[in-house]
Amino acid sequence: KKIVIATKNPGKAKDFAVLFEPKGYEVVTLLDYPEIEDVEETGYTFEANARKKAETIAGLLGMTVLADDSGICIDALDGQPGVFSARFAGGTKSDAANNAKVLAMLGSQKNPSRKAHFHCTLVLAHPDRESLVVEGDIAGEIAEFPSGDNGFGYDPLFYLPHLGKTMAELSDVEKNQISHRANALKNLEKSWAAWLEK
Ligand code: ITT
Ligand code: NA
Repeated sequence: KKIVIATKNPGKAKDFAVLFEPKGYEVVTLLDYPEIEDVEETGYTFEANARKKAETIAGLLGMTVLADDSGICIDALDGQPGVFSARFAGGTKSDAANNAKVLAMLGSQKNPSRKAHFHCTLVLAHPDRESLVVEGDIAGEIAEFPSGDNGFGYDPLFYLPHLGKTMAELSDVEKNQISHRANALKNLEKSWAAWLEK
């Protein structure tokens, strides 16, 4: 069994491998298709962007494709960076620059103003079907400095008070038991068998 995921982000690709391989799937991503260009994310919602990525690539490949649009939403920043998480500090998609910008914007604010959540919208698309859309979240806080080497993106800043660790201090398996991506996949699993039979 193969699942095609319309992502070029190596951190997401790794998360999806950890999520799907125990279920007996081989994960294929756009990192395996260097000839396919990045789908431009022009939408203002996670759903619009995930839908565009999934439906564009499903049309190109003529098969079922899953896409993920995700990001971090910080209460004190009115939900920013949100859909702009990947390029928050500019055009380059630098995780270090993005994290530094978040810390600078929060300054010396203490909790509860550092509350945040990760969000993930997944869209499953097929050229002949109406797409299936699901979501998942995880709540946490923005740490005062980055910590941990696992994961990607904002994981070193995303502190989980009940675990006393940042997301980047969790193992890949631990992250993928609780993450926004894991929660979205649980919701996808509730409905995709019926969707596949359509
Ligand atoms: P693709 O569109 O190719 O999938 P992307 O990185 O551009 O890759 P998004 O537009 O969905 O994807 O941006 C998601 C950003 O949100 C990502 O670059 C990270 O900065 C952040 N993010 C999402 N999930 C995350 C996670 O599990 N841990 C840390 N940061 C995450
Ligand atoms: Na993207």
